[in-house]
Amino acid sequence: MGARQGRVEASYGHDRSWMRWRLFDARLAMLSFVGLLTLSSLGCRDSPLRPVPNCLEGETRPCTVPPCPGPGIETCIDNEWGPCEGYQEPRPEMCNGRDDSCDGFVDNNPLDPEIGERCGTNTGRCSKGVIRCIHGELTCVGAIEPRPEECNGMDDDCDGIIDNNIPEEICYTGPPETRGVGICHAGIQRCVRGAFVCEHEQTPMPFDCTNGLDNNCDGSIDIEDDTDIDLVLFVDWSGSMVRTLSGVRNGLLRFAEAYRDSDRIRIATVVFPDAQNDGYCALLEDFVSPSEAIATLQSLQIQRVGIEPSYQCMYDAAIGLYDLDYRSDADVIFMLFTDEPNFNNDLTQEDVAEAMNELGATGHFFVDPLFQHHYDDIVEQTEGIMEDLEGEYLGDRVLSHLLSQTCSM
Ligand SMILES: [Ca+2]
Ligand SMILES: [Ca+2]
Ligand SMILES: [Ca+2]
Ligand SMILES: [Ca+2]
Repeated sequence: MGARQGRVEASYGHDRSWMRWRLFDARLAMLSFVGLLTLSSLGCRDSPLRPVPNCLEGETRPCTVPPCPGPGIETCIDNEWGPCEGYQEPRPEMCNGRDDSCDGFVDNNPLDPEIGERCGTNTGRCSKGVIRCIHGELTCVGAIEPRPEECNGMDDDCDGIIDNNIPEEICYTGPPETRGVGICHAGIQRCVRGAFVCEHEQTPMPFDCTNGLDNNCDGSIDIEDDTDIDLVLFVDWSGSMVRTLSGVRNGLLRFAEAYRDSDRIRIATVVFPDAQNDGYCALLEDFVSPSEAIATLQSLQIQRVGIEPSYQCMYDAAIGLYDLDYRSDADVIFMLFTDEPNFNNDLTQEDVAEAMNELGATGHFFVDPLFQHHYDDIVEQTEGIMEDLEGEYLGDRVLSHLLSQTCSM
């Protein structure tokens, strides 16, 4: 039993070391298989020790190729850096602020064909210059360039015309407070022979009481107001006066307007023919102030009835038939407007002149030249004045005649 047991044990011990071997052998085979499988799966079966690549496929980086400082770009192809592409090669130097020729100097001796050519214009005050390369730009050097036109007798903007293209402006050279007052008004500023001139303006004129205007532009019509005048108007408003009555009315109204505030001038109005008085004379209004006379003067319109008894009207006014309220210290002026001879009574010029002289009245007559000889003696004997009813605008002449009586200029 012991021997058999020993064999069994011996046999058994032999079997165990064989088993160990087999087991080791199987493990080795398994490891080899797994190792081969692993290496095969990594794809490195043929070159498992290849070196690390230079770059990753498609990667880029800047590059330079002397003498120019770049920059170009090189690209990774097949894990190697490819050629430097897009880098600057030396080029002809041009005027552009860059060192094209890569010699280390910017814009040295640039080759632009314009350089050295003349530039600009010799017109007007301009003169030509030469093109040079300045700070990377082709620049006209030494030229006198155009500038905005000024009023100086020179062609500043060099378009060939002296002192043109200057805006016209409103101007006024008088005292500012007189602008737009009376006769004063602004004008247009123009450049004339190198200097500004204010054309068409009107600045204050000297005081002038002969024209019914505010010549000195102080806001009131120029009048002298130191003469007392009782003015009696004798107005023929028959149909034949149709061309002249509006001028009479205009001159009288402007005079009344000028003396609107005066208490030294008074105006009475007699008209003929009068339809309500058998075609004779009628007192339209007794002496009133100029401002009060305005409404009556405006009512002087053509009537178509009656005759023109001009002597009678003046005679009646002189002898007091109308109860006119003459002032003893006033100059009395009889002012007649007619285009007819006297009609229909036995009075003579001497009769009328005598009555007027008795009163101290002077005859200032506006009469059609055809019939002035019917009134000459009255004018002469009363030391009056004869004027034509025809001629230059009657309104202006009536006004200036009246003003010549009220001002001493
Ligand atoms: Ca350059
Ligand atoms: Ca010009
Ligand atoms: Ca100029
Ligand atoms: Ca004035």
